[in-house]
Amino acid sequence: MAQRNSNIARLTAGYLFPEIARRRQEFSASHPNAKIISLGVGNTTEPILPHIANGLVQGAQRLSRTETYMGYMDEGLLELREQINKVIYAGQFNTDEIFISDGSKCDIGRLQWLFGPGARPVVQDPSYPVYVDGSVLAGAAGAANEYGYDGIIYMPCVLENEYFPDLSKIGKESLIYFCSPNNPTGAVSTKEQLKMLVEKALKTDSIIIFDAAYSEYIRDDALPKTIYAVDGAERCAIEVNSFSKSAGFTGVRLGWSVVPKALKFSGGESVNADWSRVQSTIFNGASNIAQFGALAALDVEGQKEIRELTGFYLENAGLIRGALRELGIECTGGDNSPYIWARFPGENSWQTFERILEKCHVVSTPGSGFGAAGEGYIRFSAFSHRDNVEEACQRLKTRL
Ligand code: PGU
Repeated sequence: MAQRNSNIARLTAGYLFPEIARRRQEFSASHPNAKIISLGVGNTTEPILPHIANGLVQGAQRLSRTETYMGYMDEGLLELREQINKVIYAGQFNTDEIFISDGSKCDIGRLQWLFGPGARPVVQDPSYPVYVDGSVLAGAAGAANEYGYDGIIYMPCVLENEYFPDLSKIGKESLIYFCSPNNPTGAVSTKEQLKMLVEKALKTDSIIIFDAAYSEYIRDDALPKTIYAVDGAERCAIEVNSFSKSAGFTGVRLGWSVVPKALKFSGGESVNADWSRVQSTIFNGASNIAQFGALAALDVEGQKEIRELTGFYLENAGLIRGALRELGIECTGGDNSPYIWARFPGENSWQTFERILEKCHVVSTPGSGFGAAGEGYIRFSAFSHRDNVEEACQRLKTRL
């Protein structure tokens, strides 16, 4: 028999969201009449709006005609890369610095091939589980310890530091995962804070993987939507983003990464050239239908629809936060992000998760699933139908 990858054996728990789904099912089996509402996984629920949906339809129809048929397109549509550059980055890049993909989670997994087992991962704690679990899979982490994994540096982001970490923990030649608007805390870093992060990365010869998956939720114009709003970021940062949470493409699958040519490894080699090599070796390009949907999402009408859809989820977030605050529960997030991060002192996160499920029949996400510093917190997702959010708020207010 072929041997198992020993890195997989090192993972301490199953992936967070399937574990939540398992507990939900277990509860449902023993309470068949309970109408369970999910404010758990960040999965979009509302239909794709008409203009963007029409882009997808047009994309599909192109494939049925000889003149417009397309097959493999490893690098992605040139027109789409041009539009991303123009609309999101004000023309800051060349099209060969933008890579189209099937989503940011997949890109994060593949980016880890660039750095391999020698990477020195640094994460915000709590953080989106893929940064840590993916690092373990890539062999860039050691054994599990009481806090997390050996070899991974955790930077706590808690109420006391207003969810922006102490950067002094970042050592030489680190690989820093950073997410803003943040999943799960909902905190958004200011330009000043990102400037500090970029300065630290440049000083320590580190590379940042900046996850901007929720950038379209930013309503405060003073807050940066991309790490490249900071000078020098093109020399130390890769950015990943996607249409999942902005246009409702969670099931369509379309994202991108920016890997500037100015970015070099410690030995001076081009990160862009290696990324191109990795992508062409283990990825065969994103769906061309999805790419036509993305093109529609980037024109004037599509941008209006993105604002409308993200606005809807932000209103949900406001309702959830309002209900929690009425109960005197301390919480953050929800104004420029679709997540509410709520503190429940006196019990651990899984206990709170179970209590909310049992009393309110509402599924949430336990903060400890995002890292040790998330213990004692619960994440509520705003991705749900409005009537479900209203009902969930009512139940939280009356039964918790
Ligand atoms: N980056 C962040 C920070 C995310 O929260 C998510 C989704 C992604 C990337 C994935 O984006 P794609 O472009 O669709 O690949 N987070 C959700 C879904 C759970 C999951 O495992 O991805 C969440 O509930 O945290």
